[in-house]
Amino acid sequence: MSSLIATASAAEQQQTHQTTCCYCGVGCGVTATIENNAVVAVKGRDDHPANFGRLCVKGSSLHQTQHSPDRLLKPRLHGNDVSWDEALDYSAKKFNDIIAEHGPDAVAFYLSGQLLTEDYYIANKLIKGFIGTANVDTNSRLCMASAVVAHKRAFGNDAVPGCYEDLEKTDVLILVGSNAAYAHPVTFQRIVKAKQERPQMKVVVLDPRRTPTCDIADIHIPLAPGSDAYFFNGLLSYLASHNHLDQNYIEQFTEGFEAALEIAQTQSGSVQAVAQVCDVAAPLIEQVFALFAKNEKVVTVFSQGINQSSSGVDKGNAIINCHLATGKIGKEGATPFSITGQPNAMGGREVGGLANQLAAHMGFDKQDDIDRVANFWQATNMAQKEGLKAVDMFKAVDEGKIKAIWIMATNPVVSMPDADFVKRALEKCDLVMVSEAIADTDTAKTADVLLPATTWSEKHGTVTNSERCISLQKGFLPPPGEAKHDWDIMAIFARKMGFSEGFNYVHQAEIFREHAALSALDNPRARAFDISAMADISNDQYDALEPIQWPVTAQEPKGTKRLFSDGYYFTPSSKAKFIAITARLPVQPPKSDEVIMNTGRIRDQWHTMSRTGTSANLLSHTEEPYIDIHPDDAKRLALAENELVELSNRGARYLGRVKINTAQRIGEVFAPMHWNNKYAASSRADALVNPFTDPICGQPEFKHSPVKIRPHATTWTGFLVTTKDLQPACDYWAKMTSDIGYRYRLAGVDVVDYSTWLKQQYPEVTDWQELTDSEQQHYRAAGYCNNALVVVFNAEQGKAMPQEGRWLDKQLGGELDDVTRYAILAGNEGNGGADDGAIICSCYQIGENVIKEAIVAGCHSAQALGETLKCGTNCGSCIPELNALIQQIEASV
Ligand SMILES: Nc1nc2c(c(=O)[nH]1)N[C@H]1C(S)=C(S)[C@@H](COP(=O)(O)OP(=O)(O)OC[C@H]3O[C@@H](n4cnc5c(=O)[nH]c(N)nc54)[C@H](O)[C@@H]3O)O[C@H]1N2
Ligand SMILES: Nc1nc2c(c(=O)[nH]1)N[C@H]1C(S)=C(S)[C@@H](COP(=O)(O)OP(=O)(O)OC[C@H]3O[C@@H](n4cnc5c(=O)[nH]c(N)nc54)[C@H](O)[C@@H]3O)O[C@H]1N2
Ligand code: SF4
Ligand SMILES: [Mo]
Repeated sequence: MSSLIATASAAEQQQTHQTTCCYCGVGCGVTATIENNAVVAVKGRDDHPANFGRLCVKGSSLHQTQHSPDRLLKPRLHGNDVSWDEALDYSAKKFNDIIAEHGPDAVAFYLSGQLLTEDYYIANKLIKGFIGTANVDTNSRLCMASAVVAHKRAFGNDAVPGCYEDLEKTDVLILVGSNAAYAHPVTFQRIVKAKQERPQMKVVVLDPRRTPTCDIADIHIPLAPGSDAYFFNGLLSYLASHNHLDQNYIEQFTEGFEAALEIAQTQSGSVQAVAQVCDVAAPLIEQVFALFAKNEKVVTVFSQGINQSSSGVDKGNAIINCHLATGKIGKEGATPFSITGQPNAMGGREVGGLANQLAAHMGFDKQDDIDRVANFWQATNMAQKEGLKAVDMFKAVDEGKIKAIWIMATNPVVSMPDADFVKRALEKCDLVMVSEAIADTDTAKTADVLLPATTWSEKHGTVTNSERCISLQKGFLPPPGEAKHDWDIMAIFARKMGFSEGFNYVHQAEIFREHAALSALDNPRARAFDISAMADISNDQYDALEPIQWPVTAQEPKGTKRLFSDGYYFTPSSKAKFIAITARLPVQPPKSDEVIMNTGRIRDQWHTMSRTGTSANLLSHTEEPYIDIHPDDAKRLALAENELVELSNRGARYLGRVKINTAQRIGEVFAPMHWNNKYAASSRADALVNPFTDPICGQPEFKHSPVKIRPHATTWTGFLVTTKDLQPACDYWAKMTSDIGYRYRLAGVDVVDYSTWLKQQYPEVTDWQELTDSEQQHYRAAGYCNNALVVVFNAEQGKAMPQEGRWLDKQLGGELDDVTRYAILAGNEGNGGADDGAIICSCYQIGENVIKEAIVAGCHSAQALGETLKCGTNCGSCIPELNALIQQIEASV
């Protein structure tokens, strides 16, 4: 009886809420269960149009990353906890003083596609309308800027024509510079399912690497880095010379075709010419051209392999040109599709979060737009010209032209190109304000004023995903500590700066209504972004907002799936524009002693790891920074699998483990973008990335940096298993999160006395047990505080990692008996020490070795592995890797 009552009251305490995932631009709907003020479970929302019940591994782990020990809970000024008033009084006065002396262009905001639309709207209103400068840019500059301008040039407005359903309904899906299997996993799973149901649907992947996305590809084009515009120019001239143009569409709905075709023919007039510059066999290219030409339903998805380039805008337009020339746009299963990265990259674009935009798809190129926005805001000091784009903004900080910068929801010391330069610029800036959820990010360490922000599950507002779908990210937990919502922090700051009117909101819905009303102003058919039908939404309706795709107007009150179906575009002539593209390769070709460093994402980490790094589950898939390198290059450079390698450029270096991988092209390596100084000593890939940008949109060339490469001069190798979060004093370390503490892998280049070294890292420990040989070839020690195990250290001379059992992780913090103490020191991990290998299935924590055994024992498909081990049966993100392991083992027998 009593247990029944207990169950009932537990159920009563449980509540579920409908919200949206805060990671990628797929924008999945999530049902979150809370109990005792904590999220205890999440599942995919069955009725959300982005995911229909699915979640990927990051989404499924949302509840695990909720309780980060590193949360920032109080405002800090110069490192000391202070009240909100102290922090914001100081900052507002400093802003006003700097503006009074040097003018408004001496201050800047640097924002993020992870802010909610309401946050973004306020930031933009404050700085452009009241402070009086457009020095407001965002990490979307690193991400979507190329696509934004390509859209504007072709369609007159920054609008994605298609929707996710098109990816399922198409007959030919071309993924260009997109590793959707890792970066947009739920969309990828939808494609996998569509292809299973209609095997005749063709999938083509254009990527210099053979990525896990190629798992479902009928054709992979491993093109030379940066050669995509030659490919699509080649396609345009092929379409013309093979009579596959839609002349009616071209004449009725477009302009500029002849000029675009002429350049395309001059540069890429034959398949042979394309094959040569793309470094891919001509018949393979011709197959793809023929698929595009002969099918009505073609979707071309493009992502960072296109955008992150010194000619990214042109590449985007080269793709769009081919769709316009064949009328493959605005129809079911036929569209170019720029897929967005961050949960609210699109929302940021709607409110004009970039330095060269105004709110609601208006711009600085028309005085009418500037005046319309100024009047609507009753702006007291409206910016009249574009501001500085991200790379130039940090240059201006370095030069002292910008003297105060407010960074929100982004970590530029890790994610900007030439990241060491960015760090130095911030360190010498007069006022660096950072709004963060996490206390000790690399950027937070440069802050004079550090402001605690609420984050997912606490903050409340809207986000827009890749298919223009606006969803509510719901706030259902109270802010931890003294954290505040980003929009609220800015509104208080604005009032403290003296802007008493214009920032007196009490509910997010008021901001949203204002944003919707602005989108309606003088609009019908003037601007694509129009959510006029939502301008009167009540607070209650807003709090229960169901996903809806913009435009949302009186004519389309339930939203709009596809744009441009009627051939109307938002240009002065209402026709779409072809852009004549002169294809270009990346700015800097590699020298003979360099390789090209390509960078991007891994499956289970999100950007700079500030949230996903804290989950042992998520970090166990790929634990350390690494590089992928082709076997021929590894042989030429005498690099062995798992050995540490050093990449260098711009006086900086990246250390990572060698992964020999035939998926790489020769002369090119891939490094993940994620690692930072919280998780590794010297593995910030962006410190090596050149700050070359696209001259039109300012997006950096993240995918192509020539770097030097050599083996790391390791003299000793070791690991620490410890309760302490530290930065070990040695040349290389990488930190892994375990359930109780941390595991570090270490490598040194100096000869050290291990015992002395260890005790320097742990001055607080007095109870040591040590074991070594006279030559100090091997050394092993365990340290205890009050009988509890705080550290185990194991080191050996040379490059080989000492045997490390997972058993040790579980002993941390415990009071241990003599037998266990002895076992630790002797390295005898006996019970439970078996190594499952790297975790492939993060959901069920199934390791590579276990999977390999099952394959050898007779599981010959991902499905069979799932039935035996469960791997791949939850989110499905590991299925490409399961298939790769099956192939690998079957090839070796
Ligand atoms: N797991 C995970 N998912 C994420 C994120 C994350 O951090 N982690 N971040 C999100 C964000 S913000 C974004 S923007 C998206 C990015 O999503 P994607 O763009 O899919 O991811 P990337 O790994 O940056 O790059 C995609 C591919 O471009 C290829 N590439 C490099 N150079 C070229 C080239 O010259 N031509 C072509 N055709 N391809 C090239 C790379 O080899 C890489 O495989 O992911 C989102 N999803
Ligand atoms: N080499 C290389 N570099 C790249 C890329 C690449 O492919 N290669 N990709 C680029 C791209 S596409 C992107 S989008 C960027 C991403 O790079 P960043 O934006 O720097 O990455 P994040 O780690 O997502 O940073 C977001 C920060 O916001 C904090 N945060 C979370 N929620 C909130 C909140 O509600 N409020 C506030 N104030 N803070 C919050 C998080 O703790 C985190 O530290 O990286 C770019 N850099
Ligand atoms: S696919 Fe993206 S939005 Fe969906 S659960 Fe995964 S990370 Fe979240
Ligand atoms: Mo991004």
